[in-house]
Amino acid sequence: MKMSNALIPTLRNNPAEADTISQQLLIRAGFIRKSAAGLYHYLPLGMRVLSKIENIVREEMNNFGCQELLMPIVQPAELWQETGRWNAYGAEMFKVTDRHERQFCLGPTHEEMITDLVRSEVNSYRQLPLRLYQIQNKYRDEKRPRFGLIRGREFIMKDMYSFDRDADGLDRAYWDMYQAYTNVFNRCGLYVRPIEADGGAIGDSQTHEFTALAEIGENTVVYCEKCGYAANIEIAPCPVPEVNKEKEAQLPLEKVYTPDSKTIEAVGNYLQVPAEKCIKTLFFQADDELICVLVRGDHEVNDVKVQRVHPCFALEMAEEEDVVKAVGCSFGSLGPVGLSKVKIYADLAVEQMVNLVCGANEEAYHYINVNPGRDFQVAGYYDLRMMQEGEPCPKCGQLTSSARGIEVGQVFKLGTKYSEAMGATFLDENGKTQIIHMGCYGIGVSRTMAAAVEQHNDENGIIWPKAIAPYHAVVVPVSVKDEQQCAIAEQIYEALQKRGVEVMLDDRNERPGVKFKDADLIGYPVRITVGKKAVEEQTVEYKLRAEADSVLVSVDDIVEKTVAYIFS
Ligand code: 9G3
Repeated sequence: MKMSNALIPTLRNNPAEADTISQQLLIRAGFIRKSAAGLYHYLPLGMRVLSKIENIVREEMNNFGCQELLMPIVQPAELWQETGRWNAYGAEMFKVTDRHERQFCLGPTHEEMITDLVRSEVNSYRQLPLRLYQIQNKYRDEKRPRFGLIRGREFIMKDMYSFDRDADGLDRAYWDMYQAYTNVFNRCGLYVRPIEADGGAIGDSQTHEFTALAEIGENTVVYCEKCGYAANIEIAPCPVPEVNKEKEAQLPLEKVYTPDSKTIEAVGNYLQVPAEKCIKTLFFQADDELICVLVRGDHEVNDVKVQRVHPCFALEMAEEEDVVKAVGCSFGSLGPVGLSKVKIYADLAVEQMVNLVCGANEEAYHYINVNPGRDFQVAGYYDLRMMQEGEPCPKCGQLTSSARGIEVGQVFKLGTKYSEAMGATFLDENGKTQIIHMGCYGIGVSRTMAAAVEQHNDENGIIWPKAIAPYHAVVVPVSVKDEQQCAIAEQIYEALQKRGVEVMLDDRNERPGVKFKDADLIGYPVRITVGKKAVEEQTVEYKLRAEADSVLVSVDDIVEKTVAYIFS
């Protein structure tokens, strides 16, 4: 390909809308352009990277016996009504109405669609196991699209669905995909950790998230250097607080006036008590029920753990006016004492507290010397808090570390959740009807492209891993006016193409500095510069994007050297 014909609109300075390095570089290097919030054009370079990632995914899926198909993006509402999910995602689901006023959604995922297909086409044990996947645009109307391709409203996903006769078959599919994903991300040059994650509120279906370590990652990973434990912090179990033997004597409950004290810090300062002697009283809207959760003042509530204890479709922090209506008091003076109409859950640490401080459910008043069990009852004590940095590993006790990461893949045991709801069954050897066991497995293909840039960049631009680079090499004639330089550059360009190297020729009439900056920004793995030395000494400059310095190589050797590096 020649730069003079290519649509690669590179930019010198940072686009205003870029809120992370990968979005900034992919826009500046001419890989993507934003159309609207969360909606992007993949320009030719971006398309080439996408295709490489998709082909690596295809190879690994096919290696594990998966068959590729393609389902409609436009999905009939009826299927989602069968599984009860049509209204479960609120505004996040893109809904459309056709000319006959029939309702559809733009597919955010395809469990309902694939199960509808399989229930029509599969009816015998002989047809199992079956693994079907597609690579297709998905649509989710994110409230806050951000980080470019990382959280878009339209994105490219590979979604695979496995169908087995029993739980053992599903387990085989699950761990096959675990291996396939490990291969995919290794081949794409991404540092990805599989971490234990939340199997969703319904049931405890097993799931792992493949998380690309990156500063801007929205997921927090808790991991243990010693035993290899790694989990999304949302599910990392917190240590049960040891029962403090020398419990101080319970003092009588007392209501105190606490002006201008609406936060744990303010109350702590005013009453001169530490945060761990206070409790946070939080209210959640669990579907249409208001519930209350108590955690110690120095801890954070973990709503994924709350949702496991109180299964519901939607769990949100309650609106203040709903709390005021229910409790008669606004945020800042809330507490469990005397709270009768609302179900109260408390974190395990609260159970051990003595003479604690909490809101009195009266503006500007708090209680001191509150004692769980004596002054308030709870529906139950559970692990409801977020693990903190440096807490002991749940598996081996070693102190854990944490890192941020981008979820680029997920493997997920569904069991019979969809097959039961939609009647996807098969006849076994004895003619007995059995329910199919399903798994679902997603890779964010467009998100993987962005994650690769988050992990591989420097002050000059992108450093593409070879396997997903848009081109393997760029040949840069320093002066397009020098016919001999151009002739040598053309000759190397063609020789490389003949050897299967994907090579760009920067034949633009631009200053060398501009060409070098673009080559570094775009991130070709190899840059071959053809200058005066090529004419006078038959040597060219060979520079790897991933290394700082370059070497001089004879014109005769440059092709072999490049081929050896690219295909090694
Ligand atoms: C929706 C909307 C958003 C969603 C879903 C449904 C996430 C939804 C979970 C999954 C599970 C797996 C197959 C590939 C791997 C992940 N966000 N999920 O079901 F209607 Cl608007 O998508 N699906």
